[in-house]
Amino acid sequence: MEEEKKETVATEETKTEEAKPVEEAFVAKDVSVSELNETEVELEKADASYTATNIQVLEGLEAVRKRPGMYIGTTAGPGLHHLVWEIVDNAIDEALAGYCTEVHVTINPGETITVTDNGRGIPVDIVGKTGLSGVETVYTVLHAGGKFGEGGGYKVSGGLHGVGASVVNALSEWLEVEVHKNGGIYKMRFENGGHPTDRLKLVGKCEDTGTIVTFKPDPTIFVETTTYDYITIRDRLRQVAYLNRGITIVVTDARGEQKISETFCYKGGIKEYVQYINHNKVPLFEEVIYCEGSEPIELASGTVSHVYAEVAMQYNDGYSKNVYSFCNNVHTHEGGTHEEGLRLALTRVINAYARDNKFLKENEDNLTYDDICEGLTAIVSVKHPNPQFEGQTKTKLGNFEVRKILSGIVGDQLNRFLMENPKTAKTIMEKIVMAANARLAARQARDNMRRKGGLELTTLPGKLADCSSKDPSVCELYIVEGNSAGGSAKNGRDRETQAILPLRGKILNVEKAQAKRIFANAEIGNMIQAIGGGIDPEFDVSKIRYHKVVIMTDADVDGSHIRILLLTFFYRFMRPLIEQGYVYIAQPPLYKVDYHGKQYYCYNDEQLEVLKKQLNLKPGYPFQRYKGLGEMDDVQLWETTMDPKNRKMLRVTLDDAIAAEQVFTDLMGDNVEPRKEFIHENAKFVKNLDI
Ligand code: 0RA
Repeated sequence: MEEEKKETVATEETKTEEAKPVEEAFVAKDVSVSELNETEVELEKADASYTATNIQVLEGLEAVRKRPGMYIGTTAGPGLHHLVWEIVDNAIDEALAGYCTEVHVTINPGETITVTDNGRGIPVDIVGKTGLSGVETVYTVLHAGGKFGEGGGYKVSGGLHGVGASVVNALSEWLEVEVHKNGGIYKMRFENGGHPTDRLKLVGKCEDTGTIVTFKPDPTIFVETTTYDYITIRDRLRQVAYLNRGITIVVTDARGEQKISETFCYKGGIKEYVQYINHNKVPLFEEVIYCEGSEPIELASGTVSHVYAEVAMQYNDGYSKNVYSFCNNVHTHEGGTHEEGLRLALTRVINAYARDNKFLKENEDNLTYDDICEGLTAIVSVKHPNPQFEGQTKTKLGNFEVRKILSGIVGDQLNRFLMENPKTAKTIMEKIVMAANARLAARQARDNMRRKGGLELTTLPGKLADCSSKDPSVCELYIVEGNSAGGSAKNGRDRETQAILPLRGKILNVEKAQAKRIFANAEIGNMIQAIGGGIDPEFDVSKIRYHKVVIMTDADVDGSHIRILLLTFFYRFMRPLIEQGYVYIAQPPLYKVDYHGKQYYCYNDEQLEVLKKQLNLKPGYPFQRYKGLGEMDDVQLWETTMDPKNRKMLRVTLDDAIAAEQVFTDLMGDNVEPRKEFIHENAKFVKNLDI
């Protein structure tokens, strides 16, 4: 296949090199000289790596291959997908610069990825400092990509992802680039981690412009998996489309018998994103409040650039806060200065309006940010030429000037909105005042409970069979569905490190319940006491008594419902527990096969099939299908599900809080239809982690 392809390329090349217009475009030095000079100036200003010789280039790529984690975080599934984000970022940058309207991303058979854009095409001329073509420079010089795009629109180098296309090349078995530019089609191929097989070649004619990149991740680097997940790619690209209004993104999965393809384009950008997040909630008013603006800032180099910021907000009739922030299309999970700016403006403007219009009496305390955020869905999106990402997971925006920029933009424009829309303003104020009252009532309920000894950390629930160790880092809390399974778990466990809390029936549906009622629920109270870190907004993860909280439910519909309820509860009221990776889902086996006096356990259908083949079992050979935990005795439960040496557990992650939030409301909200779908898909936010 590959051989054939090269041959066609070669013939086309000989054919087209005679074609005059293209040839002229290629060598017309005076047309592109200014562009070239500009590039040179740019490169002189940039860092020393631009003086890289060929040897340095290869050393650079080799460094990436030696320590891929430094560049893409991990070589497991997320790292594999990171390669796609990296290439897509380049195309989005071209769109943000105003030259590209469409980006196509295709997962091809064989787990290769193609990203096509209709931008200007990566420069094909020789870059002064590297002596290489623009294409070769972008794909072999570390951090070269972004530096090219100076001028026009907002230059944004993709933040967290911005390690550059060369990193993708370094981590690919092969990578091919096709550039349509100046009437010509140019091609170049790299193999074995970025080694060019030849120089950039003119291979044909065309009338359009754009860039087509195809790559195959190197399986010797991505040893864990080289299989792409369509849903992950689809969800992320939909998000990118929301965050960059007007850009059309087409995602295709061409691996199956039937191609799947979805197109995302949102003229309303983050305004539509807010509506989408609220789509199965009840908005309190039609319009989405929208604020936007930009401010000049001076970069270290002395050049002046711009910070662009926009915020979209809408209230719904629920009680949860849904504020999501982004910088350069990167979801800043840990917040940062843009969220702080929003908080300052909201608190200032809402309190001033509430006092001026008598929603707050003189002797009453200010409304808190938590009050203001009840039922608020908001997206904050910032485009910054030099973002500083901080925090544990590098998802906290650190640029201090952004706080004031956001505070200013939102302060002015929200204030104007409230003045111009008194009816909507009244709706908002009443909602927030109600939240404040509920907060005071909840505080009272909590105080009462505390007085009764309910939230005291010293009293543990009677149903809890605690472990003897007091070292949280080795302690595990199993939350077990039903009293009978709870009994087996208590007998089978390792008493030193494993505590058991049986749960009776279903816990309260926390999405719909107000804070007040949640604290009155006995099962919830037991859990709060057992875990020991309190509850939002005072939840203190440093006080928790177990670093593994394991949800153990039956493998049936009720079991998965209880699991979702528990996850919702943790998500809403002990979020750091999930964020820090302390929540797990036990994986009891689904099947048991008795064969020649030995027991074999299988955790899914594939394993059962493999086992049948391995043992050479005849069709119809009997096996047991476990319907519930209760069907196992204490020894079996220990051996298959609780023994750290044998068990499999899934760690719950919140990679994408938005997707998770959506998933929770789909399940818990009033809208029934998406619920069924969800139960199917909910494995999405649990990542496989064998322990
Ligand atoms: C810098 C300058 C020019 C185009 C690009 C970068 C560019 C880069 C990428 C990466 C993926 N797709 C892209 N599309 C364009 C244009 C220079 C000129 O005007 O010729």
